[in-house]
Amino acid sequence: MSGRDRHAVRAAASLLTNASKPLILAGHGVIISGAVAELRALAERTGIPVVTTLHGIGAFPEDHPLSIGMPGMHGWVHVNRAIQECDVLINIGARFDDRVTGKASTFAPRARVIHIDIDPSEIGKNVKVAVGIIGDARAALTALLEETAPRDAHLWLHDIRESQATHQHRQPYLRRPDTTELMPHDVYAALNAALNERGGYRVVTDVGQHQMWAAQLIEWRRPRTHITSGGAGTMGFAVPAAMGAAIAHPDETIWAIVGDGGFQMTNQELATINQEGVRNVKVAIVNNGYLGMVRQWQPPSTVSRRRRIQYALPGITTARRCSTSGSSARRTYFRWSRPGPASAR
Ligand SMILES: Cc1cc2nc3c(=O)[nH]c(=O)nc-3n(C[C@H](O)[C@H](O)[C@H](O)COP(=O)(O)OP(=O)(O)OC[C@H]3O[C@@H](n4cnc5c(N)ncnc54)[C@H](O)[C@@H]3O)c2cc1C
Ligand SMILES: Cc1ncc(C[n+]2csc(CCOP(=O)(O)OP(=O)(O)O)c2C)c(N)n1
Ligand SMILES: [Mg+2]
Repeated sequence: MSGRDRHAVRAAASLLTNASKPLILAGHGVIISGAVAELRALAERTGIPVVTTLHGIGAFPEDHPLSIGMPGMHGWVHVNRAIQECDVLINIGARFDDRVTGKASTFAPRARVIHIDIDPSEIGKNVKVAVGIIGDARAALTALLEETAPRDAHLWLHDIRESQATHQHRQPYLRRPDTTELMPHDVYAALNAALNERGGYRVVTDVGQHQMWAAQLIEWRRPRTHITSGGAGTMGFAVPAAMGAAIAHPDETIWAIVGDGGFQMTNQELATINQEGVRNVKVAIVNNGYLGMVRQWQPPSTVSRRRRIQYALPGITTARRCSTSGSSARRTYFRWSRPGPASAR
């Protein structure tokens, strides 16, 4: 490590030690560099809460008391509030994507920002930084751990948890309107249980509401178990990508979670899956009868054109496609009975 880098690492350690509301933003770079243990060591030594981007999911276990969840456009309110309130933000291997920052000039307005990234062009590109550390996340975190003294941030974590208790249950898809029996969290509770039923698994998601629900409602604990198209956001990704993951990991169950829209784009790959004898793919189609994410973001003035994004008979199309490709399909209905969890029949 050069003298300049060492100086930057010391400056970062000093900011982290002296902050009253520090926050870690962990991204995909942590996973790529294999720095999961070093990230955890830094969080535990300093008590700093950890936010993980969509691509950073799995970099930090979500059942850890310092994990607070995903930021951004589809992130949790308490996470975005924490970002807006924090006084030091250390970004490790995330590129400050606009779905995370929104309008970059108003992102983390009170924070002095530390940014660790292997690509020099990322530092200061979207968000102004106080300290930039160019290099591999694992090496940088190892150096930072040598310089950072133990501290804790429990009052700040307590504030964040209070904000979570206030805001999380207001998220529209977590509410339970009296007229609606089945909600996304019922479906994902059942999927969560199915995932943990048998040994190793990985999940590949497509693009849309089901993708965001999977990010938020499945409890992610290990790196590389969540595979998704976040940058380009290409619908149709999940089924063929699941086939690739299944060939790479023949001993694991690979779940493709895909919308009824995205499934129409590449479901012919079910035939390839059969042809190649790939046996460890399961496809869960989240059948909401809509291009749901388009519907979600359509302004109210376009309500009269919503039938353009509605599927009349998605279940029938799906079953036909599966049988002609040689796959077997089963429609699963979830019945929800108050107050217990969803159950499949
Ligand atoms: C419909 C939709 C909605 C979305 N909504 C959200 C949202 O609400 N919240 C959200 O978080 N994302 C969201 N995304 C995803 C978003 O668009 C980005 O893809 C994602 O936030 C990028 O995460 P990242 O910066 O961690 O990963 P990447 O884009 O993969 O960037 C990784 C960074 O790590 C660096 N790096 C690589 N290797 C190393 C290494 N060895 N050491 C150090 N650095 C390294 C790279 O240079 C790069 O800067 C959404 C995507 C879609 C399609
Ligand atoms: C190839 C492609 N075309 C269009 C889009 C724009 N887009 C993003 S999400 C979405 C709707 C997805 O609908 P569906 O697959 O049913 O998932 P849902 O949002 O309902 O869960 C669309 C059209 C895209 N991301 N990729
Ligand atoms: Mg849909």
